[in-house]
Amino acid sequence: MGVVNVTPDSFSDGGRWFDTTTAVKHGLDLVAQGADLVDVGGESTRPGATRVDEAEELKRVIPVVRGLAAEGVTVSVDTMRAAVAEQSLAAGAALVNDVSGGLADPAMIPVVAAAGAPFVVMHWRGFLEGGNVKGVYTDVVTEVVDELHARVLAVLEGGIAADRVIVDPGLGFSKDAGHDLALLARLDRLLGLGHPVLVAASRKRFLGRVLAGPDAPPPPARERDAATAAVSALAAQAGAWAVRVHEVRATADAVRVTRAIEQVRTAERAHAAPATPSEPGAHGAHGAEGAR
Ligand code: PMM
Repeated sequence: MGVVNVTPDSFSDGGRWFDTTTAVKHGLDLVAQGADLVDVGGESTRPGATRVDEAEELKRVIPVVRGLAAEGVTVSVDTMRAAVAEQSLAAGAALVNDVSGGLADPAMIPVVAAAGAPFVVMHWRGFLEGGNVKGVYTDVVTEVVDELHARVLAVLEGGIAADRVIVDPGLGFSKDAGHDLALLARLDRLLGLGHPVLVAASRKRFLGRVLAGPDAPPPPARERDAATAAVSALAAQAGAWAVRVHEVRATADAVRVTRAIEQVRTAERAHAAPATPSEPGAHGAHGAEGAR
């Protein structure tokens, strides 16, 4: 999933794709680099960012969604507003990505349910003002999984079909570097929710923390793409459905290599499994099944 932020203030690419033509061209470039879908957002979700009003968000997002959809791109809209989701779906978006998991706007779930669109439910503890006071956990993995589970139930209750729900740990949202790393280390627990998992680590603060030297400051956001690609490979290996990234090429390559290695691993497992006596021609079939 490639990111097109049509915003003046997103933390890593704010202002770069702020007019419609540039934003559509950037989305097409991301597809050329290997993105299967493009996530278009018109509001920065950076901690402490002031909200844009709905009219402004619509003005930023809708022409870009329409332009990309018209070119055959699978578009996801990154919004917390039902009206923006609704109009984006009408303009050709295929999926709604709501960092609040339907909490910011009570009309969101009914709109997505009525459209039958896939819905990304991210782990979210509310808007952050005055510091990261909501980012307190005793067991971050268990709490995020439990809170996501509760949101999934609410979303299903609201009429969104189970096979339309994607979950996301919400890296960096009310979470520090240690929390983000703990969640990445236990993607299996998120997968245990039984829904596809989206991982959005791209250029985030925790990568800066990991890359900073003992006495050196974290590298700026745009110098975190190699680290992002490493997370993409690990997420793909762990079974993530998608990774949301600003720089697509490195991630597309990382995912391709991961998949190639996985295919060898699957084939080796299939080869190693003994054929059952009742199915003499089915050498390894059960092993292959088990590997999946
Ligand atoms: N993070 C950002 C924006 N949208 N959507 C999902 N599903 N998950 C995220 O973690 C997420 C998101 C903030 O990052 P950006 O400013 O780079 O877009």
